[in-house]
Amino acid sequence: MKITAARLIVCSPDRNFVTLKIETDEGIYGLGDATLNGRELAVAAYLEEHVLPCLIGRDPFQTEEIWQYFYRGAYWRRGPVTMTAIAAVDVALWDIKGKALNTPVYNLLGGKSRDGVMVYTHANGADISEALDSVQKYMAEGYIAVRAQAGVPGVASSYGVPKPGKAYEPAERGLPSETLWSTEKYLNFVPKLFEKLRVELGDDVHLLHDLHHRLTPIEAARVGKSLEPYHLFWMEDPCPAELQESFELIRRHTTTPIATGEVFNSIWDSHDLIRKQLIDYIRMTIVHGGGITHAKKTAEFASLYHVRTGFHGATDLSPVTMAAALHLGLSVHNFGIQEHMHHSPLTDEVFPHNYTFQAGYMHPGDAPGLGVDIDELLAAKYPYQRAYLPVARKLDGTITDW
Ligand code: KDG
Ligand code: MG
Repeated sequence: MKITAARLIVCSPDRNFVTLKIETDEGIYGLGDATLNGRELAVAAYLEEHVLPCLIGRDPFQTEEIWQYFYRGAYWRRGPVTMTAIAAVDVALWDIKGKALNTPVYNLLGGKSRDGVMVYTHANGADISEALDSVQKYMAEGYIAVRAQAGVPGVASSYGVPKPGKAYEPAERGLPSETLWSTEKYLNFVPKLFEKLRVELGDDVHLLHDLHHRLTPIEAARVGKSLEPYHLFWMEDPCPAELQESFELIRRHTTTPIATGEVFNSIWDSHDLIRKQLIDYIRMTIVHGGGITHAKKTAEFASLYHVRTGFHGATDLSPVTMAAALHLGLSVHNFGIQEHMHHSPLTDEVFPHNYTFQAGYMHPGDAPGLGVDIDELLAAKYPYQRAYLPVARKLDGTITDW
């Protein structure tokens, strides 16, 4: 089998997605997600100008060789743009392989290690009582794990809380909006949120919380310690992770489990975190972390150190990535949990998919390949629109981590 064509579909059905379609001489095609939130066209240009011309004529079954060709062959390694481009190619090739062999991708990754993939979704509210209602709503839908975020009093447009009447979507069209942040107000507030949730919801539901890289290690340690009575499933991204040794300080002070890595793009970003057992869940996502080939290696490395997977699954990861994550999640032994933030109905229509949700668990379906398609005619009606993630400032105007 040979690759005959490779092209991009850039569309914006409620939000931007960059999708790679690779075609073969046997009429089989595969899809890969190449979406890098707020920097979409950088990956599109990288693929179009530097990667896709080199794909034509290659055998799509050679996923390892092609991965190494684009990683080592570029000379310039790692980085979100490069690794997202490589991921798009890699995932599309796994899709082709599955279709050609008439089997779902999970069968090519070791088969099923479990019956379903436990997922968590996002509950949020402008205040504690709205956040409680939101968690209860998702529990009523069957979720057994829910991430809870609430507006921090005195902090306008807190992270994770939607504008009134809208679903939460971090990226906004136009130029970047600005949000405010106060560590002091957050530190005093967050234990009250989880105290209320545990009192009202009991001990069984898994509760998760995202600190979104905003704290210093000692501040994060305080949060972890203050939340111990409410036994979170995890606290996520407690502080920026470029300095991996920061996590040693957090670990010294708290038993609250730690998840990090949604902005990572290679195993080397988490190498020390995993090797020193400084985290419990690795969140590097398939689309930004070099695809299924590299995510599987990262998961297997993590399995040696009691670290489980907890892959990123926000709306900026297309249904193609969601499906890929579910295939990998079904198969790797050290799966932990998968994030599931609902796409809009329009996005779901543009990307028809086989994955399903039932009673807290998702399944990728048994269709050959990934089990996701793209309706190109519909996609063409929603062209790319410039959009950005917000920029955050402290109350005194200093730029801080969003
Ligand atoms: O593109 C950024 C979002 O995906 C991110 O802010 C969402 O933190 C996030 C999460 O945990 O889903
Ligand atoms: Mg996060």
